[in-house]
Amino acid sequence: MKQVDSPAGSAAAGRSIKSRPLNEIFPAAWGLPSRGINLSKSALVTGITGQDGSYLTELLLSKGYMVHGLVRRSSSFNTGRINHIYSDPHELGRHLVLHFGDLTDSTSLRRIIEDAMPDEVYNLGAQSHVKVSFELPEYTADADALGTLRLLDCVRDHMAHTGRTVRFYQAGSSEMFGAAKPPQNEETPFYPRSPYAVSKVASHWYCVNYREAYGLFICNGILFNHESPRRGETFVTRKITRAVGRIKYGLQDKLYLGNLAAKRDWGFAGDYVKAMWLMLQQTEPGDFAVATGEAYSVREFLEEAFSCAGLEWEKYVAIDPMYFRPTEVDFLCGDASKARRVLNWKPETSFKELVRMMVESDTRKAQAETLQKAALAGSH
Ligand code: NAP
Ligand code: F7E
Repeated sequence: MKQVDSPAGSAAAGRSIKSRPLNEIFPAAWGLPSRGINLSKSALVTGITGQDGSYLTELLLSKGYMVHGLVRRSSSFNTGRINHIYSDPHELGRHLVLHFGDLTDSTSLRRIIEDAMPDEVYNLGAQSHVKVSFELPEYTADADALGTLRLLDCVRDHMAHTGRTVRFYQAGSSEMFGAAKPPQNEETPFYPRSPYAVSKVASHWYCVNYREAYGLFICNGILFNHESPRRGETFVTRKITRAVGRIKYGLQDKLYLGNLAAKRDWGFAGDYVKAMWLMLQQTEPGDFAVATGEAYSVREFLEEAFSCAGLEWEKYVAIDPMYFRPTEVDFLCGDASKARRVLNWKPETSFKELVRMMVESDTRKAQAETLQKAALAGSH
């Protein structure tokens, strides 16, 4: 990896590209298309900086794809999950190009589609926090529902004026089932219980409509909860495993949670992105529920996570009503038999393996945090 010039006198000087946040390196060059690369397929991923975007990009790169990612402007670094796979825009043969854009800004979407000319579009970008969607309902609808419509329309126009074919994956959610009884699958009627879920239902139907009206190859993935060490820290699983690591190292002594009775079908994000890719490789487009078929309560997740670290959760957990939702989704458990039959997909990571993977990762992070604190204290 060659060194590049860094801003004079900046703290970044002398560090390698891989260890530095992407925005710091070549912000203006993100949109430049890569030249002279002969790859089999190209993909555009919205939400590339999120949990799923990072795993999907790793998968696509491993399959030889040229990957274009839409990254939104942020005043702080938002590319931590993909720093390890990013390469300097001045290097020949790079396979990952980032573009500034936003799902609320159709001009940026149009420009990126025209520049990237993707064969496949994975629309993973969203305001994805259910509780936050009650506080930001209008923004959530703008990004999660209208954002999908904007992107679909750009793809439709691009196909019409270039004659190219573009396949489209929409990140639908089990939240769309909401109050519907488990097990839920592609035939289960939606009963959304949050502004987030309503927006995802709108996106689902926009996709169905564009598929039927214009014959586009569009797949709706209806994914049940999937987690990983890269999961955002305010989702309940990561909030728990992070607390376990920090409690183990004495960095935290209490964990405040909301409803412990809710049941979710939790899988591993690394397994689920394979299903997304498989959907777009079929001869016919369709909609697929992706799930493990097993559900556990938040309380059961707590028990499992704390016991991985030899701790009793009851000693540390307190309930704060602030984390309750105005309308809750009580019980999600998926039936992914269509995905198994048509895509030959099945989850490869068990609930216990997932919890252990997350606890171990967060324990290592807490250990690093402890060492860093000790080093700082020693230097003063
Ligand atoms: P995530 O970690 O919250 O990532 C969301 C991504 O969307 C981030 O890259 C975020 O950018 C980006 N984003 C947010 N608002 C945007 C906007 N206005 N324009 C462009 N990009 C925007 O979510 P995830 O867990 O990876 O989930 C991926 C997708 O699957 C989401 O659509 C989510 O709703 C859906 N989904 C997730 C699950 C699950 O259990 N994980 C289940 C079903 C469906 P920043 O990094 O800048 O914030
Ligand atoms: O909540 C309860 C909470 O925020 C799970 C998103 O990826 O999956 C995710 O949505 C459950 C809920 O995920 C806390 O009330 C208790 O019943 O981790 P979560 P979610 O709402 O299921 C779906 C499939 C998506 O599509 C979404 O994008 O846990 N809970 N105490 C809590 N939840 C949080 N966040 N924080 C708590 O303290």
